[in-house]
Amino acid sequence: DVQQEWWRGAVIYQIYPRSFQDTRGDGIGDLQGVIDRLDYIASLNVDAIWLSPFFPSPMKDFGYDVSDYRDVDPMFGTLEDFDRLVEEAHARGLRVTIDQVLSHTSDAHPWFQESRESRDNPKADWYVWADPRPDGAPPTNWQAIFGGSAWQWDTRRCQYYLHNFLVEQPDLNFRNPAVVEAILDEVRFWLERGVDGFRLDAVNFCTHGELKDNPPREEIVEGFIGVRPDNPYGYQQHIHDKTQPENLVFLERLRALLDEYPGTTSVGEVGDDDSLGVMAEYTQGSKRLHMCYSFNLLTENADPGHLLAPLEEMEARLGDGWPCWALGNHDVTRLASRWGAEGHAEKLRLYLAFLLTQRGSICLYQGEELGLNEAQLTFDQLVDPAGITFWPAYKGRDGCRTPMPWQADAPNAGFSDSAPWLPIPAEHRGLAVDQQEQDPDSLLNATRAFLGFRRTQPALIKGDIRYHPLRNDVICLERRHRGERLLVALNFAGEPRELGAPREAHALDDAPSMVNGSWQGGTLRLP
Ligand code: TEU
Repeated sequence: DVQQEWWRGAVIYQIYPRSFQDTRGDGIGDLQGVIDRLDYIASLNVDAIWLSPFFPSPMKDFGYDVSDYRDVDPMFGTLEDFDRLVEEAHARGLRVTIDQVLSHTSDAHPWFQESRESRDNPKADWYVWADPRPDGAPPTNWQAIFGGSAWQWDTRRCQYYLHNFLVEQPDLNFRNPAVVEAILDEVRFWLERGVDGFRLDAVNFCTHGELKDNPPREEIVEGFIGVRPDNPYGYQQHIHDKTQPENLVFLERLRALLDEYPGTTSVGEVGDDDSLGVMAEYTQGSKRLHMCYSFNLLTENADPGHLLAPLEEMEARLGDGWPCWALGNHDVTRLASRWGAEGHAEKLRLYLAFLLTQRGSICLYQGEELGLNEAQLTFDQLVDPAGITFWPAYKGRDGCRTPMPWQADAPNAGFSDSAPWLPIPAEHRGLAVDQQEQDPDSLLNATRAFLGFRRTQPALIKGDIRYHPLRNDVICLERRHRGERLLVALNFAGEPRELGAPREAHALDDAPSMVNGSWQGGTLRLP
């Protein structure tokens, strides 16, 4: 059972394969590159990897537009490479989770090609097709996250199809049982290949609602990607286009499939106004998802009160569900830049200690352990369609997707023999892995040490959590498991603060400096 529940409190390292390690000399990372770097990943003391999509794709959304769920894009390698990756990762004690983009396919997927052919072909209802309004306008006012109407006119069927993201990402129709069966078969394919779990992309988008207009909202809600004041998406309450109660039926089918493969897990990505509520709903009991991925700490605001609010609310509302926290990913500005910590290793240590002491599982995005800042790109250098659409107010997601700097002095920082698909910022060389390995005080080594320590502390992995009231910008939390109680103090003040620790408490001698003995915070063992 302990083995099967490995995911509870696990640390999952997110790999964006395009930007991890190139071995084929085309400037784009590949699966062999991931294999070559598995020793590095294992040295971080993480428990698992999450691979962003590597499936065949026209790459309009850099792999989140899948045209074949059962293969590897030649740019990334072959299925044999993937099998070796799983084998080699397992040999190092690392579990492998992969991204499944089930809500939509690429418009180049054979299912969509067939579906758009006519209104009466076998796959005619595999996507969400609808007639125009009498005036020819789209069936509803739904907006796409990447800009414009969520409906695209198709001249062959003389109908619109739904796409919550790019025009090239048509939404599958999960109200059609044949689609659910087909999708579950695609997922089974990877279970049979031995993966340990899935990150489920935009999973609350799978089932669409009644084709009715979304109501407006008074206040624009800013979020990720295209959810901005300059995108009408943010002006609507998304009550019909996503997060429908019927989606639970699909999630329960998916969970039943995963349960046929003991020890596998799922983490659902849920973007919603009430994402905490949906996370709780989606992870309740043991028949839905294992975990949901929280956007709440991916915020622009590093004020401790602002960070504490969703954490406390989550505790109050989660029931027996399970969260997965992250401070960064391939969709948001890099942590160091977002929270004003560029070049401030000690601030970054605090932020990572904050992340890694929360209750839940944790995703660490590649390069976070190095403290990489957001790359500043010019408009001409952009390739992310979201950035190109919303420039200059929103600069897109390329700045957090630049290649890993492995060696400060090697051509292309050791990432590739040829020019990388996105430029490597000059300042990333100083943060390269080879530089930080030599420095015992580097963020990389601090992260390794802290993750190694965390592994030895059941209270940090599966203990319950209690937050003390915020005082003097110090976040204080207690983790408790069986007889063990840990008090964690995280000082966000930027200057020393005194804290009246309980008299009986004593310091953890074995805790690395990331949490002990510095002004940023400490961990105490309580009786
Ligand atoms: O992102 C999902 C996503 O954009 C939404 O969760 C959105 O931010 C939110 O619902 C707004 O309210 C995933 C991937 O991480 C991203 O890279 C892809 O571009 C996207 O799905 C489409 O597949």
